[in-house]
Amino acid sequence: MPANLPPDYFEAERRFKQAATTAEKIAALEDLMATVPKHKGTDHLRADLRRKLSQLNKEAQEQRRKKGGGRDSLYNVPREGAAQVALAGFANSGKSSILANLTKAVPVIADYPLSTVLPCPGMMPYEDIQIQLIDLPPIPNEATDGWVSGIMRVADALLIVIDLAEDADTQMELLLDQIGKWNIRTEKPREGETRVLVKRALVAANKKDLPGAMENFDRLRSARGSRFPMVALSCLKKEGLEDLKRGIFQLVSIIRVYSKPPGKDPDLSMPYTVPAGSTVMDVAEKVHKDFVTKLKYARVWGSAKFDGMRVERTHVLKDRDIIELSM
Ligand SMILES: Nc1nc2c(ncn2[C@@H]2O[C@H](COP(=O)(O)OP(=O)(O)OP(=O)(O)O)[C@@H](O)[C@H]2O)c(=O)[nH]1
Ligand SMILES: [Mg+2]
Repeated sequence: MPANLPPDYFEAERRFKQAATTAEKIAALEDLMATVPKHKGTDHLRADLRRKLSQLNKEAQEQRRKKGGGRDSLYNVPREGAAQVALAGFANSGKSSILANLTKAVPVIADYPLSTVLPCPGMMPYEDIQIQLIDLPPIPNEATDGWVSGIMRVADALLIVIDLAEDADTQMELLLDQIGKWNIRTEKPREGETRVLVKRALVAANKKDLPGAMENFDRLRSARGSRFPMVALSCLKKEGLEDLKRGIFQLVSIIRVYSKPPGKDPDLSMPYTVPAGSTVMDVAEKVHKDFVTKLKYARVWGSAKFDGMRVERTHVLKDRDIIELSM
């Protein structure tokens, strides 16, 4: 064991040793590797870790080839819908209640902590699209943090669930601290930070029905409202749920684009969903791969100067644009 390894190393090593699934092991090992300083004294260690990583990647590939089955599949949530959002919060904050209110999923909801022990996905309808929410056990918890952080890493965004029965700003600080330990940040990485994943986050402050809850929320908003979008809600009274849905849609930052063949009506029942900022070509590629080489022209209704205007393939689309593509 080379000398002078930072304390982060031992923390990351502990997580690596606890990791249960292959995906979790890969995530933990990548974190671990990021903590090892690069100098002669760590050459062997780094080579050893790289070998382990390549072995794990092979295992993961093998598992994907076999598809399904095994322990891993319990903790893997296949991506569905236009975007995937993971719920992060302390025990009893109301994560499962939010899932139950926004989707058709039926998670365990209980007044004892740690009622959720497995990931529970649900589809949230929003106008004409669906966004996948994943309810998770509370953090931190040694028994589940490995795969929970793994799910957060791959999700498109985080819904941070705050319990307005307790001091909101302190919870926020502790939660950000916790996910920061997994190299997940909600803001730009600091100078020199490598391997940091940046996730957009929305704060869902739950239980606004309780006495003093709104004052608590106002304090949180004045402390952090400029950095995070926030919604106060009550699952109990079913208040603020529509605001939360809209907030989640804005959080994932996707746009809907409807395509129409030349001379025909657009299919308004099924939008293509692409990240905000996407161009005509990005959507054309999704409609048909042949458009990559064969797109003759595109017309756009919505974001163009006038309806049906011919636009360049680099034209940036807006939510609800209609686009006519021609080969
Ligand atoms: N007063 C009030 N209680 C709520 C509200 N939402 C949830 N609760 C209660 O809070 C408790 C915890 O709710 P859950 O949805 O199970 O919380 P959780 O975050 O999923 O809990 P864990 O899975 O253990 O982390 C339950 O007793 C709920 O009935 C709310 O808006 N107001
Ligand atoms: Mg729960």
